[in-house]
Amino acid sequence: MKRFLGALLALLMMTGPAAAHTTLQSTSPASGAVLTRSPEQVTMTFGEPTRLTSVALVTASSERRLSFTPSGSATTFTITAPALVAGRNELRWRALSRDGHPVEGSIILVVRPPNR
Ligand SMILES: [Cu+2]
Repeated sequence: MKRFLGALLALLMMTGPAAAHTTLQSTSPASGAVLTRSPEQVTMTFGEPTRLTSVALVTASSERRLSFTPSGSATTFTITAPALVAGRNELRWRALSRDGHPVEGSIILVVRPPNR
């Protein structure tokens, strides 16, 4: 009985909210940043090794896929020359946690060119 309860507890710990999958810990520039021009790169850092599967740049007028490195499992990914547009840019990302769970989120970056 004790062994059964132990197994049950282990199962609950595996499937319950305690088995949190990875989260995006930080990005550079940080989500919510207001920039004067498109950054040379955007980096994304996860809490544990993660497989980033897609990043789409969604703006008021368009949507396109962005490439990133590395292509395999890592904690930090780099998007080089994302070519953000003036206004609101949403980087919609999808990834696979080490535990196999899909995770997703958005990074919002605003580009506001200085007045001339
Ligand atoms: Cu998970």
